[in-house]
Amino acid sequence: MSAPPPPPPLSARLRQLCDDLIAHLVPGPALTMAELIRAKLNAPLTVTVAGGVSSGKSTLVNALLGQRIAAVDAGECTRVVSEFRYGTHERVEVVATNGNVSVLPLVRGRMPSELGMPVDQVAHLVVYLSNALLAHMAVVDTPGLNTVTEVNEEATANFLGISGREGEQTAGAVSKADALVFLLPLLRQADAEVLRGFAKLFGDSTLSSASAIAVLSKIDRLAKGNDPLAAAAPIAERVGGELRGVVSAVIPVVGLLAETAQAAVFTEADARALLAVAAVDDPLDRDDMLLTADDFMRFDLLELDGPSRQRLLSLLDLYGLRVAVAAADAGAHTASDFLKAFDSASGFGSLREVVVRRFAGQSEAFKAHAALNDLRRASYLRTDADNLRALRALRSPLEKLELDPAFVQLRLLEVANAVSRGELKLPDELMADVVALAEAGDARAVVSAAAGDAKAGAAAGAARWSGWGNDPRRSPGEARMARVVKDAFEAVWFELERRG
Ligand SMILES: Nc1nc2c(ncn2[C@@H]2O[C@H](COP(=O)(O)OP(=O)(O)O)[C@@H](O)[C@H]2O)c(=O)[nH]1
Ligand SMILES: [Mg+2]
Repeated sequence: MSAPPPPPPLSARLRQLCDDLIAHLVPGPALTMAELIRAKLNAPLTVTVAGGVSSGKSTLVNALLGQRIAAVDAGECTRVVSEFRYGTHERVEVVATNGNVSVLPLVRGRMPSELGMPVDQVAHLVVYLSNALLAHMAVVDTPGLNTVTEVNEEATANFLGISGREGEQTAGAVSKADALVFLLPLLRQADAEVLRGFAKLFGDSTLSSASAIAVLSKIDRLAKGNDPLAAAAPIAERVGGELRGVVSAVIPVVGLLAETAQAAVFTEADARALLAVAAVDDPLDRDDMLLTADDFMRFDLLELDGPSRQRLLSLLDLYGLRVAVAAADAGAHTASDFLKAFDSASGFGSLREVVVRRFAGQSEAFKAHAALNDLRRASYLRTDADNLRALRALRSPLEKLELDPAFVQLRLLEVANAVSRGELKLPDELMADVVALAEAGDARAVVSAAAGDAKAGAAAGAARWSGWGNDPRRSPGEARMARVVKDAFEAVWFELERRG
């Protein structure tokens, strides 16, 4: 007798559910929502960059994309959500709040400065680029939370699926962010408050420490002459402690240097200009020259015209200029020599690693998790009388899928999500399990990464969670989640046992 065929992968099962649902729906809000959910399952992972206004989001998006496309600073485009997607025919689609779509060309490879309609009538932009990264993921630039205008804030919140209006059940509530890169501003007293409010960000989303990281941005402004990566390290550690279980990493980055290093804007002429700056070789003169932007613009021992100085400042700022001068002293000469120095001084490598490798690696699970959540929400949609029966009929197959032993990774993501939303409070040891499980994607990797005997580790994990979960002080919800993690460890134990 042959073994039964392996179950279809999670996303295939969910796609099937969507198709079945769509076949049973008549036109209405539910159909729109179901079609959105299916389209999202078929689209690449969406990585959303969010954070305060002017925290450096667009700059970082450009660094990730390796091209200077997202509008930085002022301009209409900075006030709307922009999705960057793969497309060989490069263009900008302006999606209006009434559903109309108009198409604009890029202007010399950059975003147009005007959108052809009032910004408050724009729902979002979809920018199609033939960019290698976008073949694997969509990147979304948001105008920012805690912003000057409420419109921006609402646009961002809606996009993340964290709209303030509780229980809102509309087609628009389909969560769009599969993974989140959140920029934390320079850290001031307001910090503690920002961090405490952080869990709220996760609202109705399926985000968790598996799919969210925080970035300490613009750290060059914080360091005042010292090495910003070194200065930021203890802060990142402290913030990481406060956001444990909420995000999986806190990564300090000099976004501006990262953008200049990645985005193909730095030329041989810029390299020559930097050699002129480095030619000011008296240490005291250099300090005077690089004290403030004004000092750099006015320093009269420097043989470089005003526009070139301005350009270097806009590409590098003062810290970047110091990096460049040090690189020149060490023999950097060509543009490519300088770009290497910028890349390593920017700290961008760690961020790229998480986004490009780890997020992309769990892409299937993240997308399935979001679809499951959205379908569950759809099944409770009350505003579509004609489709009520078809929606109710969705609940039982959804439940079956949620309980399927093959899809333990999905339930682990649910547990991680409950932790990041602040709904599940855990003792330290169990918290460490959740964080590790979320990051690795499965219990096997966690157990074999830990020191000591893997089978004993799996048994201890199962015992830990069963002990906690069976305590009469646990709520039914807590007990259920404890069972999920216990089962995951147990499954690893059985597998190791079978292999002997
Ligand atoms: N010094 C410095 N400036 C930065 C950095 N990142 C961004 N900026 C500048 O900060 C301003 C706002 O950046 P932007 O990316 O538009 O922020 P957003 O509003 O969050 O999208 C721009 O002038 C950027 O050049 C950084 O790491 N260091
Ligand atoms: Mg921006």
